[in-house]
Amino acid sequence: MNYASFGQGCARNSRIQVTRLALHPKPNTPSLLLFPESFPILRPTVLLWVPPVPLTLFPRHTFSLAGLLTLGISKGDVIMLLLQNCAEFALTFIAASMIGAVTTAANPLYTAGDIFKQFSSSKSKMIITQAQYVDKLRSIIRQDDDIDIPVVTVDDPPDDKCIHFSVLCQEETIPSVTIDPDDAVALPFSSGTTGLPKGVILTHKSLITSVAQQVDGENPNLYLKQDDVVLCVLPLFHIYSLNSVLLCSLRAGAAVVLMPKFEIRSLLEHIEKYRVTVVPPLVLALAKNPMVGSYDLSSIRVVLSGAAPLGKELEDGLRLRVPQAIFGQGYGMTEAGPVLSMSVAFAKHPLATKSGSCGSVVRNAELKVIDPDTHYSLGYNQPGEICIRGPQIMKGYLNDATSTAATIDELGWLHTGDIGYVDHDDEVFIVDRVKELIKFKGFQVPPAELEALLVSHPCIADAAVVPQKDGAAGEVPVAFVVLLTGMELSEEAVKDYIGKQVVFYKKLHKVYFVTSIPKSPSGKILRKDLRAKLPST
Ligand code: 4UW
Repeated sequence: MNYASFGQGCARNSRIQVTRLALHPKPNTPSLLLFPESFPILRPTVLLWVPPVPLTLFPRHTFSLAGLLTLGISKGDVIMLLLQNCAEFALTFIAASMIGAVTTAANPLYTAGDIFKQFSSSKSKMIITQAQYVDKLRSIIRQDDDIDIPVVTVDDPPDDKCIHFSVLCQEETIPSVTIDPDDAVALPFSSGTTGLPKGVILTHKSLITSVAQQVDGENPNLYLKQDDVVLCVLPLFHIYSLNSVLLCSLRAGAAVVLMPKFEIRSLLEHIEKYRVTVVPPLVLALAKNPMVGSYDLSSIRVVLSGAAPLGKELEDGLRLRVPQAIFGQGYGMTEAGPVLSMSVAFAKHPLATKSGSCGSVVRNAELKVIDPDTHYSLGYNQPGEICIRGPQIMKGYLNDATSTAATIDELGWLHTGDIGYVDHDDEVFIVDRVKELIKFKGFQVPPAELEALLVSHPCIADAAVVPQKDGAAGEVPVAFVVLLTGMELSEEAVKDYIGKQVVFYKKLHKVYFVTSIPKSPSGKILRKDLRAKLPST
């Protein structure tokens, strides 16, 4: 029997139909609840997104970001966002998309080197950031003096090379731009199944399809209501937050509470104050925190987990704290647009789901599980590589036809590098990963990046980085290192060397000194063999 595709015949999802494919909330729907303190320029509390006027801020401003055009941004240009979660992030993303520009968001905690790599690879024409990160951009500002890259800060510009965000806020009508569904709109960076981070081209069609697959239709898979208040504390530079939190909420007309960063007390205060109804799994960190008992969390109705496995122990802990909430997972991958499957426990007409399941494949997409060696489709309950096909997947990697061809095959299937199975209830379970990627609390740690840094050390001959299971972070990167003959180096020295060059979640947690790195005849690191050497917990 050939189970080539689970998507279209998915019995559990068959009641759910996509009926609309445009990303417009209902006119005059308050879509975005903003924190006054996170929006120093205009200090609104409610944002209305009313097409065709792009953005209307109450009570004071009609807002078009026409200044993007004045500063030379036009269709196809890339704008880099280096921001914590803030209203300006959301506004710029939407405003840029309306003029056909593309947004690439980077983690503001990245090192200057990482930022520069993303900036130059994406050929960004403008950077929007906060004053505190401008120092990391010095090399970009200096190198590109003659090509004049505007650096815009959402707070007070630290020097006269930077421009204040208010310059973008011009109340002018934006000339209409013809946008093709296949035009890029977002350019997140992901290492995919192998190698270094690459620009992932997500088109208007990708994101609109993905949002529709989640929140549209008679029986939305992710049922967000207009009176929902969704907590946006996961960073918007990650596709999970941008798509499933921000864009899905805007589409559904739910309010979004933006938090610049995770801080337990302030998170609890915001849940209580704004009567937050939908929270991400970050809140799991609260499961064990005694502070939780002092706050009213009775408003929470949905806990939406994704980007990394949800530990049973933490899930059980949080269930005790918020017994009234529905728990479930989504399964995403930047390249997949990003959502592959979503718990049908979140649907308008929900169905019971099993613990550990990542939900069922989203509508109007096909999912199959293949034998990683033979590429034949596998049947129910047989673990293999998960593949997805549909209009939501990426167009490809930016300027990287080889990696694109290695990820999307000639029949349009995107190979995830995840090992999982689909059970008889059409629920997807992820059991392993064949790709190199390490996930620290959902953040990507590409081993190739750390391996390149390790072998740049004058005492290191060869190195491999693999994930080690970790109770708090899910996985942490650990290194196997071969020293050059006669060289000596301590574990701490190796950790320090890497630690100084990477963002906090890419730091090495352990270094094992070995005499050689196991490799296949073609020179590929045999990561499975190395993982097998690690302690099991
Ligand atoms: N269980 C186990 C999971 C899971 C998982 C992902 O950084 P990326 O490229 O992308 C993401 C996106 C996650 C996401 C997006 C939208 C959404 O609604 C949602 O659920 C609520 C999740 O993480 O990393 C992709 C890789 O992360 C792992 C898996 O290996 C995947 O290929 N991963 N979700 N639920 N592992």
